[in-house]
Amino acid sequence: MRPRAARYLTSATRPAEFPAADLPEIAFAGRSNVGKSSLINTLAGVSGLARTSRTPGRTRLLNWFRIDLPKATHGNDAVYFVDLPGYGFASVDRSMRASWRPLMESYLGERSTLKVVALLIDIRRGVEDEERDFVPWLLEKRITVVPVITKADKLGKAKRLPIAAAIRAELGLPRPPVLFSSLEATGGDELWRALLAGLA
Ligand SMILES: Nc1nc2c(ncn2[C@@H]2O[C@H](COP(=O)(O)OP(=O)(O)OP(=O)(O)O)[C@@H](O)[C@H]2O)c(=O)[nH]1
Ligand SMILES: [Mg+2]
Repeated sequence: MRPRAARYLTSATRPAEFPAADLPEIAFAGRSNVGKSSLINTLAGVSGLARTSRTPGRTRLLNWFRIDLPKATHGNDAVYFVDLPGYGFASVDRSMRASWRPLMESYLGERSTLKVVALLIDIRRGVEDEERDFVPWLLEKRITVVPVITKADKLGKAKRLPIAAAIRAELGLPRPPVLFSSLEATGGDELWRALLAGLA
């Protein structure tokens, strides 16, 4: 699936800067450097839409992108993608780390149009403490979680499915994670289907 159009809308560092809640939202969360911005670019079919970097902790804001869907899905012909700041990167300065949690709690806890959170996990890192905390918190808030394993290209195909099953079991996820690679451009259609199903 390829959107009709994708464009950057705005960025925010605090709730007062969030844009009008006028379209359903799909947010992308995960550790710093897990591949959130690359995945957004791959799904949108626009390289350079979200900024990517080799330096972890690059995305420190919430960034909104308007994505026009090729055909209306559950009554929506467009959605926002929200690129969330990554967690868990030690060298990010202390004030940034202190502000991350309240900012995420106000976004994830109060955004009325938030429909789905895609939670990204690096295939070579697997589940760490942050995911063990974050997943129950999201599920308790009844947020639809679509788990995604990123950088699947870093392991041979035979090793991927067992890792996906282990991550699902460890986190008690309601569905198996989508195996995704921006490098190989694999997993995009399956991920699109899972995200759009969450708009229902
Ligand atoms: N091998 C491989 N590398 C990837 C893939 N996706 C992203 N990367 C690399 O991982 C690094 C981080 O990618 P980003 O998309 O910027 O990650 P991010 O999660 O947005 O990072 P922050 O904004 O810092 O939280 C870059 O060097 C990417 O080239 C992938 O599918 N496969
Ligand atoms: Mg990023």
